[in-house]
Amino acid sequence: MKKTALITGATSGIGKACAVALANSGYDIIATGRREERLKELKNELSPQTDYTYLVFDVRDKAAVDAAIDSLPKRWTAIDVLINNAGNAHGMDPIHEGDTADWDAMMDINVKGLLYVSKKIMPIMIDKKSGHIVNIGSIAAKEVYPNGNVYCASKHAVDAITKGMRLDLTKYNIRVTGVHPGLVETEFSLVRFKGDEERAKHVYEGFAPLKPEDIADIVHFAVTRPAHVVMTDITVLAGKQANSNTVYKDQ
Ligand code: NDP
Ligand code: 8X3
Repeated sequence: MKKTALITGATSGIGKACAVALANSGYDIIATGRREERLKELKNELSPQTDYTYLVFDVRDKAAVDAAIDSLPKRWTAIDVLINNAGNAHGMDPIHEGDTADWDAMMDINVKGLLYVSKKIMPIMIDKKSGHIVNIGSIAAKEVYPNGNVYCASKHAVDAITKGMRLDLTKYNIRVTGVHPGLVETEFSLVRFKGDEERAKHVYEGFAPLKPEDIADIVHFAVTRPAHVVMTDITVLAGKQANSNTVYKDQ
């Protein structure tokens, strides 16, 4: 019996790699994001035997989240796997110089957006008495680094929500996994530094950062464990990264 995965933030980076990995492993894919062109193009990259559909919404907009998920034809509603991946950092400033619009974006997208999407999907899984939710946290969910303040707070919240989900949902046969990557080369830093390509590129120079496919491998491994196994919490760093603030770069 084929399974269906809904992946938020599938237009780029980790979410897109998860869509490709799960499609290649036979999952039908519901991809979501705001950039519709990319969601259309993704169909061409997925294996031909996989059924694919997409939903365009901003996770901050609860009404849009509800309407999009309600619009799914019945064939798509039996969602087995939810990957809560949509998110970004916005800015990287000392807390007293932080831009409140950036703070709003990170709390609204990374925390409230994840909750809005989950609120729609959890009842489906509870009805079926099965499901798997993977929340993409970060090493920033486990540690706080200089100028990471509110981004780290948003990801600590994701970690707490992940633990809370597991406590409340395990009795319904719903597995919950937190995946916490270190530095992964995606559009993440371009967004964080508001389009400053040089600054974004510098983050990943002088060492081999994680690739989105490395994280997708881990997500794929977690969701394909037998039903009696749950991977609860996976932290993964680049080989030359010792913690959130220590990377050994080539001289
Ligand atoms: P990218 O910028 O490459 O991808 C972010 C994705 O999130 C895009 O698909 C984007 O889609 C989506 N997204 C962002 N804001 C919204 C929104 N308001 N509504 C809907 N979708 C949104 O970054 P990554 O792939 O690196 O990030 C994915 C996740 O991984 C994030 O939660 C991030 O915090 C986390 N992470 C990243 C790490 C890294 O080093 N890169 C390390 C640890 C965790 P669109 O713009 O089309 O809406
Ligand atoms: C993204 C990785 O180190 O910038 O969550 O927080 S980091």
